[in-house]
Amino acid sequence: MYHDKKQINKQFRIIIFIMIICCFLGCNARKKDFSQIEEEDRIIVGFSQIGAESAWRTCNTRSVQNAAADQGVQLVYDNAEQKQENQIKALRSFIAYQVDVIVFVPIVTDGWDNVLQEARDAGIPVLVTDRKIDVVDQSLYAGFIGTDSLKEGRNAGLFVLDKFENKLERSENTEEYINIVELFGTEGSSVALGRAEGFREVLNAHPNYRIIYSKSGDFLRSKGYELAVEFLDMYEDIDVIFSHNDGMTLGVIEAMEEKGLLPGTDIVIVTIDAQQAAIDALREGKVNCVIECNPKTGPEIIKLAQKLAAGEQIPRLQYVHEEVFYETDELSLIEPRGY
Ligand code: GZL
Ligand code: ZN
Repeated sequence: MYHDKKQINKQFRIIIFIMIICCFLGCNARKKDFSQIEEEDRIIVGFSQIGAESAWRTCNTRSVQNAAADQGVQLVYDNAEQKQENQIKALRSFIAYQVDVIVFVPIVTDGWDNVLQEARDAGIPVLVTDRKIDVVDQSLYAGFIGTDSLKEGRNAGLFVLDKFENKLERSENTEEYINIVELFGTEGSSVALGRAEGFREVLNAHPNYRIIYSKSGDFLRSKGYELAVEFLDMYEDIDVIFSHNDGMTLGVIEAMEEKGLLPGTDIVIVTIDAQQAAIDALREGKVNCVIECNPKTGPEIIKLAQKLAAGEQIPRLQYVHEEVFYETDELSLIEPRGY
């Protein structure tokens, strides 16, 4: 009897064991099937990025790549190395590859009508991010998410006014003109055009503020340095430097210090992006105002791309949250920037 019982027990255990194995295999199979189904269901996003010209840009790229990975979105990434023709080639390859959605950062505002028409003919929705485009037919892209460069420029102008109007009131400033040097971003890019326009909008009402020099440093530190060497030689009396991005500002600081000048003291400096190095310079008194341009738009971008892939509408225009950091702020409270 006991023997039988033991026998039954043993058989029972074998059956349970086989059931567990089957269940495990089944799950595994399901898992394989599941991932298989997931593979087919995963959306494919073609992402055309400008390049890696600044810390801001590389942070923006990482943000999109990480968000895509978190969401199980397949990202086909192309780095255009600062060339519009490379971007157009990339968009065409995304169309040929029949991605579900195209996301791209237009390096300049013009020249996209034809390739976006091709994307539309292929039935591929397009999300524009970071920089804006000018197209005849606005329906060629589904929407924009990115920075409000006009507002950034206005904030820079308002800081300069505040900085000097107070000084004028205290009549410390005996100068007739406040002389301003502008380091312009990439020619033809919506962000440089917007920053320049917003800055001028604020200062145009004050004729004693004049822009004596404005050249493009293409958002590059090396060019910011070269331009600074040039304008520091050209002008004796520069009161303000308005730089369209921190990368160029870091080049300016280097050139000023080589000449024994004190950035942030001898010349007021306003800069845009708010990468860590600029916040550090603000803390050291080497710049006087840092205007944030938020590169961490990946999660929002991928969410919008998923909506487009699902055939849903998205907002035409979506600005991201941005702050301004002033020399008078409690600077120890600023979180590490991560770029
Ligand atoms: C701004 C972005 C600009 C940054 C630069 O939205 O397009 O390009 O200000 C970057 O640092 O190179
Ligand atoms: Zn002056």
